[in-house]
Parts: sequence; C-alpha cells; structure tokens
Amino acid sequence: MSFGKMSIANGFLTKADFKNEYFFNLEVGFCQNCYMVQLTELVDRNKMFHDNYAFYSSTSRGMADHFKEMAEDVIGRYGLGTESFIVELGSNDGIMLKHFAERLIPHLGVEPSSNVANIAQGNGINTMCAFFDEKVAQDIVSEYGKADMVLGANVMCHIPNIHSVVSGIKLLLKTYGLLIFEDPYLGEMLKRTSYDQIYDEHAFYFSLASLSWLFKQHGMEIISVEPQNVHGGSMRYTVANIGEYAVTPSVESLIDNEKFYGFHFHETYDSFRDNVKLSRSSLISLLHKIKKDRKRVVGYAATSKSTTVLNYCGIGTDLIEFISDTTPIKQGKFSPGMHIPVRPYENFTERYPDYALLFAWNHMKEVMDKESNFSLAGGKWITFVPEVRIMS
Ligand code: DWN
Repeated sequence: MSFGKMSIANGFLTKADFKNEYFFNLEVGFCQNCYMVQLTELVDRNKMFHDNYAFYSSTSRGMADHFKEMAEDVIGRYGLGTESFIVELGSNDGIMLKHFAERLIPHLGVEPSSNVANIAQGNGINTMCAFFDEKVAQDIVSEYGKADMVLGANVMCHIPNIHSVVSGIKLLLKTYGLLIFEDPYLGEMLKRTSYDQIYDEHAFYFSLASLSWLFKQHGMEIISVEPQNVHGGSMRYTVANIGEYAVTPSVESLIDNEKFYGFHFHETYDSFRDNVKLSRSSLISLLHKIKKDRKRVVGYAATSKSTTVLNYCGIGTDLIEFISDTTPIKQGKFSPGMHIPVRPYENFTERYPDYALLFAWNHMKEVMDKESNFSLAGGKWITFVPEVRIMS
C-alpha cells in the first residue's frame, strides 16, 4: 500500500529549509515467503538519525515508568549484577539504561544520534555513538567481552540491515545470553488501523511469524512473547540460541493467533488498506465540518506518527492552527511536509482551542490525566485510532 509522497517523520524544519525538503515514496509491502511487512523504499539512515534527532525518549512520564519496570523485571528475573554485562541498542537518552547504571551493572548503550547519546553520557550512562552492526559488535566484544544480555526497545524495527544486526547480536552474546526487545506489534496495528506507525524510521512491522523466520536464519529462536501496553500495543520478544532455553507456551499461542487472523495472507493487508482509506476520509470530513462551524483545532504532540497522518490526509494550516509539543528542539519549527507551526505546550494551555487532535493517542492515559482543565473548559478531543471520533 502506498501513502504517496512523504517527508522525514522527525524532519521538523525552519522556513529556510522548505525549499530543500527531502521527500520519498512511503509504501509498505508484504512478503509471502518470510511474512515480513516492510517499507519498500528506505531513507538513508543519516537523514533520520544524526546530531539533531528530534525524539527524546524521556518526553513521556509513562514511558519512563515502563522502562523502569522493564529494567527491574530483567534484573530480577535473570539475576543481573555487578558481574554481568548488558548492551542496549538504540539507547537514546538513557531512559532505560540509567536503572542499570544506578545498580552499578556494567552496561553499554549503542546510539547513533549524538545529541541524545550525549545526554545519556552526561548522566553517567556508558554510551557509544554508532549504528549497531556486526562490525560494531566485534569491536564491543574486543573491548568489553561478550554480553549476558542485549536489550532493545523500539529499535530493531528501525534497522534495515537486520541480518547484520542479528549476526552482530549473536556474536556479541554469550552462548546462554538473551536478546530481549520490544517493538510495536503488527497485530495491534492491523486491529486498530494505526497506519500512523508507518513512517521512514519504521523499516519493519513485526509479527511473530516474520521474526521467527528471521531468527531461524541465524540459529536463534524466540522463547517467549509478552504483549506490552505501550506505543499503541507492542510485543516483547525474548530470543536465545536454538535449544538453550525451553520455549514457553506463549509462543505457540501467538503463532496460532496469527494463523487464525490470517497474517500469512495478503487479503488481510488488503482489508487494512481499505480501513486506512476509510479512516482518512472520515478524518478529513470531520475536520472540514469543524472548520465550517468556525471552531479552532490544534494538534496535540508533534509525534513522528503525525507526519504520516498529516501528509497522507493532506491536512495543513487550513484545518489545524498549530501543533503543541513539549520538546524544545521541535518548537518554533514547522511540521514535515505540511508545514504546520509547532509551538510550545504553553500555547495550548494559554488559550485552549475548541478541539485538540490527539497525535499522541498512544499516551492517552498520561495526556488525559494532565489535561482535565481542557475538558473542564469545554474542549473536546479528536482521535483517529482505532476510529475517527470526538471523544466524550
Ligand atoms: O519508534 C519510535 C517511537 C517509540 O518514538 C520513534 N521512531 C520515534 C518516537 O515516535 P513518536 O514521536 O510518535 O513518539 P511519541 O512518544 O508518541 O510522541 C513523542 C512526542 O510527543 C514528543 O515530541 C513529545 C510529544 N508529547 C507532548 O507534546 N505531550 C508527548 C506527550 C506524552 C505529551 O504529553
């Protein structure tokens, strides 16, 4: 399915940048051999991850809590301590690794965007600035030795050269070592029609079927799966060398579920495409109706996901006044492609709009908890996941 001409999801720009803005064709395909759903055109990684990367993991309170729980869970479950060595891929500003650092557990973050890597480093979290691959894995082994555990949250699906990454992880891990990672789950994206998960940074949309095939090529297998209630429905996978650990029943159960829901057939993706088109037309009609009624709409959170929605639906400043966001690096700039102004969060609270279009729908609870005054003032929320509606 094609979403047409698209900008870099986190490519927030100044007016001077407009004339040189980069576009690509955002399209996803499904492989009937390996069951992978993935982008068909990839953007050069240096255009996405660099010294000005606009996403700082620590912008959500809910995600900070989630990664604290994840760290505590793996430390407790696998008895990690000062003799262990763990590596996190795509460690961003150190939101998870800090919990290992606090317990003096030897660790290393590998993060390609230097601005966020520097924050982690400044907070005493051992971080190297690099795109992880087999060569980097070899360098880490030479300097630190093999790892007990490799972690990744919202990173594996970002890396197109996935075979080099898996080879690197295998090389880096001890024989009994574990890879534990989580990413948005394809099943949730299909169920919720959350097509906004599709953007340049997300090269893959993983299912258990596609990942099992992938890891098998490298002598590894998924030994457990655990659904996570973050980022619109994610899955946490634990992966080991084949035969080293017992495979838990969670794996068979999810395989059966994916078969039941037809993840192996292109018809499933055809239905998703139809649902996406319906979602687009409903959102456009709703916003036009609101505009006709002369009401104000402001976007809430300039998420990466919003770039897909705004460009695919052709929503510009004619329908949305501005987008409010808490990240300083985005404020004062314009949204990729549609060039909607991104303003500080305070611009939202100072003069509430009639409607707020919630781009951070994945943080719904956190947002609703802190925005009760908006509703009290008569403001209404618009969401588009799982369907377009004004929330009561
Ligand atoms: O995979 C990825 C996910 C995990 O994080 C990355 N490729 C990039 C990023 O995606 P995103 O930008 O869609 O993430 P979020 O967490 O849905 O949105 C973050 C943005 O929302 C930040 O710019 C901050 C903003 N925000 C806000 O303004 N007010 C977020 C919250 C919770 C808020 O209350």
